[in-house]
Amino acid sequence: MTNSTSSQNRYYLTTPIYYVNARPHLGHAYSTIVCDAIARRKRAQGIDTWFLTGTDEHGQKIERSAELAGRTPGEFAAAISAEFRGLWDRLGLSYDDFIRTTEERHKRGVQKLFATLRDKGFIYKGSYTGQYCVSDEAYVDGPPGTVCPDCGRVTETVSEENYFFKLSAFERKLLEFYDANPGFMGPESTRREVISFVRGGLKDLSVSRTSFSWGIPVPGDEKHVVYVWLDALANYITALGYGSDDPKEQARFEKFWPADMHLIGKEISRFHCVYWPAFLMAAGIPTPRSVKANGWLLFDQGKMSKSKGNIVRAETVQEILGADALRYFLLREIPFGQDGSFSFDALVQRYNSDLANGYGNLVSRVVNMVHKYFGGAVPETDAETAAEVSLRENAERAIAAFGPEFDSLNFSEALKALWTLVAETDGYLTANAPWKKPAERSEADHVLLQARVLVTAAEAIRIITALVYPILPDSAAKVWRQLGQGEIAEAAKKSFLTNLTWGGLKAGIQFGEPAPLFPRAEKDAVERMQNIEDQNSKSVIEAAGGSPEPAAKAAAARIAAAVPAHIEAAKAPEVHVAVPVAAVPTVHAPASGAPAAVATEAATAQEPQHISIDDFVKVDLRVAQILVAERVPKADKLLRLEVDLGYEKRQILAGIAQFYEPEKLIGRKIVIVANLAPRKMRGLESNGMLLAASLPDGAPVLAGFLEEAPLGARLK
Ligand code: ME8
Repeated sequence: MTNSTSSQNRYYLTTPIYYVNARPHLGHAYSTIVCDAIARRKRAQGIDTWFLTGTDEHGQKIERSAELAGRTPGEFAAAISAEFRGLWDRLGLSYDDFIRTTEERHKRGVQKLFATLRDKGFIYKGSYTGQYCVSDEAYVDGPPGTVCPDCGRVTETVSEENYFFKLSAFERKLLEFYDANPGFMGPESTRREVISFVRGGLKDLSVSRTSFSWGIPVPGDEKHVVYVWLDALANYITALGYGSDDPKEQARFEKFWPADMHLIGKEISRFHCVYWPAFLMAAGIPTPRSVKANGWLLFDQGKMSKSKGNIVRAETVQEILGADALRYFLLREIPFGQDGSFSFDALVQRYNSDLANGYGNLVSRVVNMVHKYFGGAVPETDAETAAEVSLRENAERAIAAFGPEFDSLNFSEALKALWTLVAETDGYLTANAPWKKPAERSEADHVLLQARVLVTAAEAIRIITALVYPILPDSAAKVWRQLGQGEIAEAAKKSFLTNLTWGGLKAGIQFGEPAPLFPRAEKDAVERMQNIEDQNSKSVIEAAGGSPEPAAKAAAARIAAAVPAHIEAAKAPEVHVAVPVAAVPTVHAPASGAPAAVATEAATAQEPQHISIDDFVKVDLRVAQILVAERVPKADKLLRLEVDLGYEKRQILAGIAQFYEPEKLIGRKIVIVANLAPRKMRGLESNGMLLAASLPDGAPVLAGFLEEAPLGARLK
């Protein structure tokens, strides 16, 4: 994968701006760490670099999350945005600017962009009736009940007067643009997907909403708010100063735009590779030079995500192994652009083998020996022997390989090349054993050998450290001091990577004190990290009045991911954990497998099986209202229901068609098992199960309420 570079000596790169509906997890940290590493390398090459990150704070999804937490959207967004920024600071990420889409500078820029598009005739008024996925803030083609192709949730029907962007006018232009700029999108899978999406035909895009107000008002027609993706994508220019009257800001925009790279997760390629360049082309603004997509970090078999609840927090890894260990693992273990699994076991293994026993141990041996044999001062050396020539050539090979691999975003390959040099330097030390004087070697010869071997090994370490600095900034800074090189940040400012050649370690330099770099992780490290994650989930779930038992872990994690502790946990959105049918002893699914809880027996003669309260709380029973009920073609027992839980709408299939007329069910309040694993039947997804009593003849009687029960209320 190539990363097209800019001709000027400046580089602008961005992360996605993260939604503030939930707290940051390792997936967000991954993209931000990748950008941080790139930004550090560019700066160390003497390139004037601007690294932007921030938070995406408008839209229906955030408005609803805030409502659930009992906060105004503004308060809610500010709290979670601060969590992202605070975490990036604690991880030492070197962003130059952090934009929040609720800032005035952004609002001004978005309104200018919208007005420009309208003035140029690319925005017109029309009406939209169709499906919308609130979770992805995306329009979806299909009839009511269509499931979002990206996240699998049931879409909502939207019928609004909207402004439209003439996306259809850009179909050919975009295809020509991709053709003329082969390095624009990567990896190849993303490129293919985007091109086939555009070839499939582009429809005009609705770019305003009127059914809610948490957004940037359309200039001159304030009952509309700007579509959240147009709002969000514009951050890349508003943060630089687009739309500002301040000459200084305008100059920054002129200097850094177009962006050299938007780094994103692969699921948002369409927005960045289709909509964004089209908006910019229409507005007469240059398009970004490249959009590169990272793959997904997987955990417990699925994409790590707040809605699944299968998250790990970067803080946990930082606390036990340090931020550098996390950075190294993410960049070494996952070939960029591909999905990669995260596990504590793999992390600890990689940490011990490559960092504690590898690089860390090598540095400690060499620095200690220079202190022991030469009082910490770099000695003069005599001529190279074949062994030194070979190590020098290996180092030169590593220098030659590392840069191009890193700059093509092949971080894993770049690190492999460097760790080959770690192993070779280790081997060179062992082969020459400067700590052992054979009887036949004179004292003077031995000192010469010690000097030659230690200086050569230390020089290899200097090269490794300079190259690895963007990935291990804290550890590289420590090693740099130990090698008597001063502050690495200062060296980076003086573009020390541009001229990295063998032989920079000069005689007479005084080494710093040896200091531990990567203490070996003991066996319990995995357990300790797991405990921290469990504790974190538990504290939030207990505050929410739930069960802290392990089976509720995913649920707890989801709550923890969704709402910061200081935003009342009790009001956190409730959880939907996939509970196998067998784990729900009081509810029977009919033999057909249709997830309607129409019990087929009124009572059984079996011994009652007791379950604990902890088992019971695993079942998430909720009040819901039926919005849509219709028969499923060619399935005489099944009804397709769309139900409203207050906090979300979803589709459920129920095996009650022989007993209930669909029209009579509309508006009825029912009870559903909300955390049943989704199932597909007749090509339709069922997300939950409704509860009914079962009469002896098998007829169901739907559970309901005599008093008013609010939607989404939990039954316990
Ligand atoms: O999509 N693996 O925000 P978001 C790898 N606001 N990367 C992951 C990940 C995972 N499991 N989970 C998250 C949005 N990410 C919009 C973006 S940009 C103008 C607007 C990373 O909070 C990855 O970079 O859902 C992904 O694209 C981003 O976080 C999504 O963050």
